[in-house]
Parts: sequence; structure tokens; C-alpha cells
Amino acid sequence: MSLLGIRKRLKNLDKAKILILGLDSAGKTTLTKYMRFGIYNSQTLPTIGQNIDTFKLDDWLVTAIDVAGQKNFRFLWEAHYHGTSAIIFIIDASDYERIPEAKEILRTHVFNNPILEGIPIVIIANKQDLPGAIDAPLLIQLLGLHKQFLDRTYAIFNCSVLYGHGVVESFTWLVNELEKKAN
Ligand code: G3D
Repeated sequence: MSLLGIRKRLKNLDKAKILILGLDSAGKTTLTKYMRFGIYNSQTLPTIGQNIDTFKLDDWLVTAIDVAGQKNFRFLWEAHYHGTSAIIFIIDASDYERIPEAKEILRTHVFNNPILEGIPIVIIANKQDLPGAIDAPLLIQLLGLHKQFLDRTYAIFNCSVLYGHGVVESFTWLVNELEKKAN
């Protein structure tokens, strides 16, 4: 399976939205660049705020949001959450200090958010190419996911988005889940 293969499978599904969430510097921009690579008709749409990047991938709307800090702006982001079919939550796994912040946001914005109930969630443990990066099994524990949210549909992948490692695997899982829901 390649990125183009994934794109073909996405095309066959009803159009909707993919939401990419993460703290600043987690790798959202790098991921969206990767997704746009080789895709000729992707189109960047005007953004409302500096921390929101939206583009079209065929009939899909992809929105990447920087969810760090600024609790007061949550209501602005929530407007983008409606109608979402899939969530990608990206974490800089080499930045130990910010794992608690990422955990809190993952919990409040995604897992405990009624708007996003039942939606498949891919967690990207990014920057695995950096020495000492926390791998997926340990990250699951640090995020508290081994004890909670066992009823939610989610998966976590070791990735190095900069080098394109693990991205196709993450998207393949996501497309499989979307196809299951469509059938
Ligand atoms: P953001 O959009 O979530 O804020 P970016 O994050 O995509 O801008 O990435 C922030 C920095 O992390 C960038 O470096 C980017 O190259 C780097 N980065 C993203 N993914 C990876 C990865 O998988 N491995 C490594 N080593 N670095 C990564 P700069 O130097 O441009 O700030």
C-alpha cells in the first residue's frame, strides 16, 4: 500500500473531514506536506487563525490545528471538530517534558469530547528517528490509555514523519476503520 493507494481508497468513501491535532512542533505541518506530496489538486484554503491549516485532498477536507495553550480559543477549534470522520493526534515522542500537556489535550479535546465520539483516532508517536524517543507501547502507558478509553477505536504508531516512516501504516489503519464504518 502506498500513499496513492490510500488516496484511492479515501476517494471511494463519502467525503468528509480529517482532523490533525497536536501541540506546536509535534509535526503537523510536516505531515500535511507529506500528504500533499505528489497530489496535484490539493488546495490550501484560507485559514481563520495562524494555528489552523486547512487543505483539500480530493473531496476530503483536512484541517490541522495547533492545540497548545490558549484554552480560551478552544471554542474556535471546536467549530472545526463538527462533521469529522477521523482524528490524527500527533505527538513529539522525543519531548518528554510536554507529554503531560499532550495527554491532557488528548483527553479533553478528543477522548472526552462528545462531538468526536465513535470516531477512529490515530495517535502518531512522532520523531522516532531522534535518540531516546518514547516508543508506542510506553507512550500508551504515559498517556494513561492502557487503563482508560478501552472502548474507543484508536491505534498508536511509531513514526518519523520527517522521513516518511510509519505514515502509510497509520493511514492504512485509518482507512480500514473508515471502510468498516461505511459498510
Ligand atoms: P507543527 O506544524 O506541529 O508545529 P512542524 O510542527 O511540522 O513544523 O515540525 C516542527 C519541527 O519538528 C520541524 O523542525 C520539523 O522538521 C521537525 N520534525 C517533524 N517531524 C519530525 C520527525 O519525524 N523527526 C524529526 N527529527 N524532526 C521532525 P524545524 O527545525 O523546521 O523547526
